[in-house]
Amino acid sequence: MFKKILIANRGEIALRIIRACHEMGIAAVAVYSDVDRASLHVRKADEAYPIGSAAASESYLNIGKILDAARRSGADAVHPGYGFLSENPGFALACAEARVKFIGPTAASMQAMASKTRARQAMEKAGLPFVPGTLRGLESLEQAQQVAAKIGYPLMLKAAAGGGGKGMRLVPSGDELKSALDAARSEAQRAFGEGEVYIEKAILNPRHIEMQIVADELGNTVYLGERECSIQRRHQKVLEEAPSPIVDPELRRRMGEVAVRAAQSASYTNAGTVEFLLDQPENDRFGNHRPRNFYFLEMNTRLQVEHPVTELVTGLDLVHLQIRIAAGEKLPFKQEDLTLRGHAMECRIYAEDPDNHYFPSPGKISLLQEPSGPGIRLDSGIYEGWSVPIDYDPLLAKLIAYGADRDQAISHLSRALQEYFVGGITTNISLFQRILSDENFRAARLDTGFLDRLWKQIEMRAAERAEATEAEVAALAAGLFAALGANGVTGPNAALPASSAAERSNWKRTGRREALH
Ligand code: MV4
Repeated sequence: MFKKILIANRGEIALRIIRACHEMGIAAVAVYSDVDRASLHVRKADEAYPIGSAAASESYLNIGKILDAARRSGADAVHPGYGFLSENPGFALACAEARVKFIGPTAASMQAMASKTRARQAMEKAGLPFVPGTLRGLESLEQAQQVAAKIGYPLMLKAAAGGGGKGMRLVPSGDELKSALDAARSEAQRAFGEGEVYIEKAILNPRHIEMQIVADELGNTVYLGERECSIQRRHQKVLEEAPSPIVDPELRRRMGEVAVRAAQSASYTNAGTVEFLLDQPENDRFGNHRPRNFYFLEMNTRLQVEHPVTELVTGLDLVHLQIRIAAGEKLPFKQEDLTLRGHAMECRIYAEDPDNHYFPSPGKISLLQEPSGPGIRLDSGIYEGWSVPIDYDPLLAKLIAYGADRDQAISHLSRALQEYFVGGITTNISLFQRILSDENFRAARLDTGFLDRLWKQIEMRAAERAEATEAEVAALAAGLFAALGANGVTGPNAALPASSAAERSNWKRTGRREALH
């Protein structure tokens, strides 16, 4: 087993990994940029090394500096966390060269999944389901038109080097194909230095469900169940749960087996996640019927942000497992040993303002009241008096609830959200109360459009309230003018009649009031 692990990350995930190290009797080494000198991960680690200025390219993305810290500390392994260098094959190779074990898959496995077209080819070769479309990059507009004629509109253009929604275009009809293809190509070229673009049939109102897998280095691969991740905003996940309310044991087994075979096709080792799209039954976006099809979308070759919900329903510790696997140990269980129990739900607490276009809200945390108690796990990277830097992802903490069933998990979560207070900065905590009290959410009628629809509803209600208030002020003013005028007050406005605009508002107000209640 390793004696010392360097954590090439920051924030809540660095803490999460430090805790696992300490539970396993392993020393934990932190690295930090200039703005993270006072961060919690630095305080909780056994040693910490500065690696440069705030810009990630100068610190958390700088392979040379991180491996230099590994050498100086004598660490025998590196955990990359998520984001930053976690899916960078060059980093995995550099670790091998520096004789530090990279806790994750091999560079070759990462590369096999990094190209979406390569991954689709591997799925086809293995006879596994993927979204219908092309297996290779498009060569011409004519070829794109031919494929489009076969699979039909709407369709998706996707960058082979993309993922997580980057370099993606929905093409509603043939009229838009040429312009969308040109745009997708140049966007991909700009973003990834590679313009390869391919076609997928568009799945409308899908549910986003992903399957966790773990594979040891001796050839054993198992699936640990799915996570429902349909509640997203601009491809940023907001709330995740396990198990998915619409996946039954039979569908779970089928998806799990596909995920295992997808991983095996890339000789995958360590923890990974296979993403699927589930289509909704037609004409019934909210139908809770069993969906007809699921399709491989992409594979994430890292530990994911939302891994705790899987830990709570499986009783496993994914970071412990990752470390054991990287140390060459055999998986301590078989597929048939695993059972899911209860229900878990995670809220991603961000330093951003949901009422102001989700703008980041960095600054000093002046007051912090963190929830705890029955059914609550809080993976947090903050403390009172700490300043949230503007330089990185604004994820502050993950509030995770566990209950015997979905309703119980929701009630723990809702209670914990009431306890949670972060002063000095704006967070998205209030957004979760709105989600949890939504009737469609309660009934688990979810799809990837859920949050946008909820948001439109909230905005509409806010606009109605603002209008109602405006109308009340106008009506009050009109009444006042009328009263003052009757009393013979003179002045520049004395002769004004009760404003006709205010009268109109008054009409509107009455109407709105009825609509509101
Ligand atoms: C799709 C799709 C519909 N059809 N592909 C968005 C993130 C990236 N991982 C893939 N995404 C999608 N790919 C086809 N062929 C719809 C989405 C999508 C989506 C997927 C998961 C979660 C939220 C989403 C929101 C909008 C679109």
